[in-house]
Amino acid sequence: MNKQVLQLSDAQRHEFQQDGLLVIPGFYDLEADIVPVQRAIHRVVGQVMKRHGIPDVRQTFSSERFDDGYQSLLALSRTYGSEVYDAVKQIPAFIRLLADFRHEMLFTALRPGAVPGIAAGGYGIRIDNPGEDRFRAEWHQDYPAQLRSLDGLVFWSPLVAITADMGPVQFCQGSHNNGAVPVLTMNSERSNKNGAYALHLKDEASLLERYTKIAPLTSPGDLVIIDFLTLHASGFNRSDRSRWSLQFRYFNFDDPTGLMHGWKGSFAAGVDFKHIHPELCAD
Ligand SMILES: O=C(O)CCC(=O)C(=O)O
Repeated sequence: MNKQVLQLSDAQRHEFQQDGLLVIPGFYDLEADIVPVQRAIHRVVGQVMKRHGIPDVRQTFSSERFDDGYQSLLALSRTYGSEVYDAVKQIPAFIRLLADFRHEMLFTALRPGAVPGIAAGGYGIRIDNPGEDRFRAEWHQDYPAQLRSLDGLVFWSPLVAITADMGPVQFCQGSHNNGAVPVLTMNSERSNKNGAYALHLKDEASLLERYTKIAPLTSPGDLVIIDFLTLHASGFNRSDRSRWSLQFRYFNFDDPTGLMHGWKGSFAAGVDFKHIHPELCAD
């Protein structure tokens, strides 16, 4: 979207308020915003190859195949995949986009009067690899995982064209309207997961039944804005390509809950959610 014409219509604001979710097709400028991130990922994959003495025989960069070589790295060693995962969060073009003023403007358009902040540790590039179900985000709200403020927003955007077999993110339409859901923090079924990933919604099955689920198929340049209280989960990637996506999280310094706890971060910031919100811990 052209930087001069960033405006949300009344219909878009209404849709977000109603659904806790808003898809804005073609929000980012592909050449200016997205391709630089893809190009840098291509280079970082090359650096991981270099570090491990793997010959780089890839073709030159193209936006459609920016992750060339990544599947081969994964096949050689899962650890190489994790190195890429951690490294790509440090790409300057990605960090530039994180702090882009359009995110601040969207935040204040959707939360009039808010004082926007970037949730430290709340940004990243997800790589959902085919068949790796154990790294999926199970049904959750972002607030317990992030804290900072109850009225935060996730700006989610794909780096690849999302197809149904890639397991698009699923959302419970309108679920944010019921506020923060109590969670179980100890969960034997998720004993292989840590921190926020181990949280389990109380009465999950009956809660999820209440809502219509949607799983928008989006393309590079599209933006999905998610309320911190909207229930959502990763899909199951059954394709042969990794599902790459950007996540930027913003919060509101003027939110009463954030003001109460001092905009604390959650698990990733070393904070025990139970100490901040004992009333939301069902166990
Ligand atoms: O991209 C996904 O699979 C999940 C994303 C998510 O849960 C989030 O951004 O909060």
